[in-house]
Amino acid sequence: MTSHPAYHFNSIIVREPSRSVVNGLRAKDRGSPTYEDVKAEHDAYVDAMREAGVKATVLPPLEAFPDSIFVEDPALVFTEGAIVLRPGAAARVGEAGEIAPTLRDMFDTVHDLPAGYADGGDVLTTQESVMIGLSARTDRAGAEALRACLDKLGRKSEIVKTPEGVLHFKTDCSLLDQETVLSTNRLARSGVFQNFRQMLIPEGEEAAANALRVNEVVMVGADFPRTIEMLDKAGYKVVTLKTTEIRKIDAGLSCMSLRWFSRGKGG
Ligand code: CIR
Repeated sequence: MTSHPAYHFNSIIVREPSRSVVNGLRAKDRGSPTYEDVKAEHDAYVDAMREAGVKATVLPPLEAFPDSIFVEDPALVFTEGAIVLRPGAAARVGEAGEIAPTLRDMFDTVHDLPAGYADGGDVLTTQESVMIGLSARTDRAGAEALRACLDKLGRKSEIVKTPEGVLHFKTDCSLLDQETVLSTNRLARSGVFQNFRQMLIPEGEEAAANALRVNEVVMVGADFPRTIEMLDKAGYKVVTLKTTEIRKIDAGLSCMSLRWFSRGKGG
């Protein structure tokens, strides 16, 4: 297993938003984001990432794929290698083939999910294991196939459940440190985080659960004052980022990057 903390990263891949991002998938219509506003949120995110100490590889926009800014979903990356996934939304399946060449270029070991469907948004990498949440995007066949790929990378994994009606497992949780997760009440109630210290999201700020620990900082959506205060009081170094526009298309902070600790090509 890894010797460094699971939130220790020196490399990320991001993709510039396309103008078509205004047509991104959403479960409920809360109005479309504008391209300019998404671009501004994305730029601030990449700046914050660099500030946190990672080298960013920035891929060009893909007009044919409105949701392709959310690079977390078509792949998974680790120090040991990468996995090209099969996104569970029909409009997003092709994103896997678009990101695969970059992964083959940057990693010595790349596995392809052989069956089923799985989105990276359903995967929480913790110190001890990789948690795979079943959801409307990640089916049992995909989760089992993913476990086999993770096995080949030497990563322990477990299959868990995403709460009903929640897009992705990580929509509702994030890793704060080696022992602690930030979780919504509805997800914590399912008992998946029994082995962790849990910090629960204040009622009404559920979308804040998709925070992102990167090295010394925890990135949190700027619209969630009570969560920010809670984390701040607990001693975390909080960096706030605007996520108002990307939330209109059901996205949060983790979705916009693939993160790993690189020891040079192939880990
Ligand atoms: C989708 O529905 O696929 C996009 N509109 C949002 C994806 C968010 N990704 C993530 O949470 N990992």
